[in-house]
Amino acid sequence: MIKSITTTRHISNAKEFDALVALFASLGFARATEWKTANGQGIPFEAPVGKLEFVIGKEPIPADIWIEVTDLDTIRDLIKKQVTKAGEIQETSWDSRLLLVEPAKGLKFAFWQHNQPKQDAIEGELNSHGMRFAIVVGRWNSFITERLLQGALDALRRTGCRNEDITVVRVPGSFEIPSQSRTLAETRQYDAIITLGCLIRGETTHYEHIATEVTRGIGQSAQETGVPHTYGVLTCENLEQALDRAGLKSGNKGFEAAISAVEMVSLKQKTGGAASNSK
Ligand code: DLZ
Repeated sequence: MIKSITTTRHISNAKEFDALVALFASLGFARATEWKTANGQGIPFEAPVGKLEFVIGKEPIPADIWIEVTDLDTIRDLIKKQVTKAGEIQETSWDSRLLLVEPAKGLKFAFWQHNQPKQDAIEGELNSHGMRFAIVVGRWNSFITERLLQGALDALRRTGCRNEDITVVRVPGSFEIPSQSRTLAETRQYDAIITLGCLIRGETTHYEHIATEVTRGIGQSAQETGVPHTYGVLTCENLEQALDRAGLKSGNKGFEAAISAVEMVSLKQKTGGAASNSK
């Protein structure tokens, strides 16, 4: 199975290396985990989509790294402050605009933007690198909720979230999830809140009331704080049903709640929602 694709460039001197790293950070690339050995250092940057393209024919290919952007004019302004060898934006024959930049000797980048981007529906991406999450988990029925928690953590790690960007908060039971979620959302330190709990009808007096209150409270916290909250609170008839939804037959609802959180944060970023405070 293919996992990722990386293009590497060797930079010959430390000054150029530092300038390149600063330039790409300033353009909004996400910095991934770097490495350092006795023989060298690598600082990777990530983009939401990676492609490897082979070309045939006479179409000129003036760079071997192509970066598609959504606002080429802003990119040009940022680049011009830092790079002397940046040309002017030019029209291409393929309905796009192109900016060629040579920030280090022999290292050519083509930044480009479609004149008429495809009008697809807007959807969130499933890359959680750089996003910060709080997971609020009820201790009641912990046999189930701990499985939901493992599912949620698995989803966040698989989508690229760093451990230090995940905060787990345990509360006594589902009833306490909304208020604690709201406290966390109001700190503006998290991009989304993932709520996990388990209510079992047979074991819960006033089951309907608690379930309604928990659901309403989580929704209200999301709407009033503007921070996405996702719902991983199981409302089950019995333990068997709860087990099925915590990883046995019907998937893991904690995993699903975490994936939904990643999607909602990405969607919020794409549709112009204000980000939470940076660290
Ligand atoms: C009290 C109670 C009961 C009976 N059942 C559950 C349950 O099935 N799932 C759950 O998450 N919590 C339950 N609780 C605890 C309440 O949610 C709450 O924590 C306590 O009433 C303390 O306020």
